[in-house]
Amino acid sequence: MGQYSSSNYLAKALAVLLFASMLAGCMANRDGIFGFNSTDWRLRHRGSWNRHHPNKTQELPIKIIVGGSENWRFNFSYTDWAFKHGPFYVNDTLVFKYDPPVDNNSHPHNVYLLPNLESLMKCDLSKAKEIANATQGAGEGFEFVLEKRQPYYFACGASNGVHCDVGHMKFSVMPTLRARLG
Ligand SMILES: *[C@@H]1O[C@H](CO)[C@@H](O)[C@H](O)[C@H]1NC(C)=O
Ligand SMILES: *[C@@H]1O[C@H](CO)[C@@H](O)[C@H](O)[C@H]1NC(C)=O
Ligand SMILES: *[C@@H]1O[C@H](CO)[C@@H](O)[C@H](O)[C@H]1NC(C)=O
Ligand SMILES: *[C@@H]1O[C@H](CO)[C@@H](O)[C@H](O)[C@H]1NC(C)=O
Ligand SMILES: *[C@@H]1O[C@H](CO)[C@@H](O)[C@H](O)[C@H]1NC(C)=O
Ligand SMILES: *[C@@H]1O[C@H](CO)[C@@H](O)[C@H](O)[C@H]1NC(C)=O
Ligand SMILES: [Cu+2]
Repeated sequence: MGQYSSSNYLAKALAVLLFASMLAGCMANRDGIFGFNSTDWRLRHRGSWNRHHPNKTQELPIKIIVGGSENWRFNFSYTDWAFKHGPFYVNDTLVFKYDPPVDNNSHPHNVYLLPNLESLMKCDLSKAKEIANATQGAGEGFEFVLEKRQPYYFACGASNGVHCDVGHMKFSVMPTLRARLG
C-alpha cells in the first residue's frame, strides 16, 4: 500500500515534469520561461539544435574552428575533438588557426591533407599535400571547405611528423549530406 502510493506519487510527479518540459518546448520561442533562456541555449547548442531540428533556413553550412578555443596546437587530441564535434556536413568549412613563426628556431604549424587512413595512423607525410603553410593560420585562420562526401585526413606536417604523432595534431572527418525536410 505504502509502496503503491509512493510510486503513484512518483508517477504523478513525473507526469507534471513531463508536462512542464513539453510546455517549455512549445514555448521555446519565448525567452526566460522558467528561467530558461531558449535564445541563449540555442546559440550555445547551435550545431546540435540544427541537427535535431532540420529547418530549411538552418541547413546552411557552418564554419567550424578546428580545436575550438584551443585552435590548432601541439598536444591537444584532435581525434577526440572531431568525434565530439561531429557530424560534419558537406560544404561546412573547417578553420585552422595557429600562430605564425616568431623566429628561425620556432617550429610553426601547418596543415597537410593525407591520402588515406593508414598514412594518418602512421603520420606518414610522404604522399601528403600541404594545404596551408606556416603563416596561413594567422589572423582569421586558414579555411578549408569540405566539398565532397568523402573522408578527409588532416595532420600537421611540422617536424617531419612529430607534431602529428607526439602532438596528436591529426584527425579525419567524413562529411555527410544534411537531412532535408520534404
Ligand atoms: C537570452 O539570451 C540572449 C543571448 O544571450 C540575450 O540577448 C537575451 O537578452 C536573453 N533574454 C533574456 C530574457 O534574458
Ligand atoms: C525555421 O527557422 C527559422 C529561423 O530560426 C524560423 O524563423 C522559422 O519559423 C523556422 N521554420 C520552421 C518551419 O520551423
Ligand atoms: C600534454 O597534455 C597532457 C594533458 O592533456 C599533459 O599531461 C602533458 O604534460 C602535456 N605534454 C606536453 C609535452 O605538453
Ligand atoms: C556545395 O557547394 C557547392 C558550391 O556552392 C554547390 O554547388 C553544391 O551543390 C553544394 N553541395 C551541397 C551538398 O550542398
Ligand atoms: C632568419 O634567417 C634568415 C636567413 O636564413 C636571416 O636573414 C634572418 O635574419 C633570420 N632571422 C632571425 C630573427 O634570426
Ligand atoms: C604561405 O602561403 C602564402 C599564400 O600562398 C604565401 O603568400 C606565403 O609566402 C607563404 N609563406 C611561406 C613561408 O611559404
Ligand atoms: Cu604542428
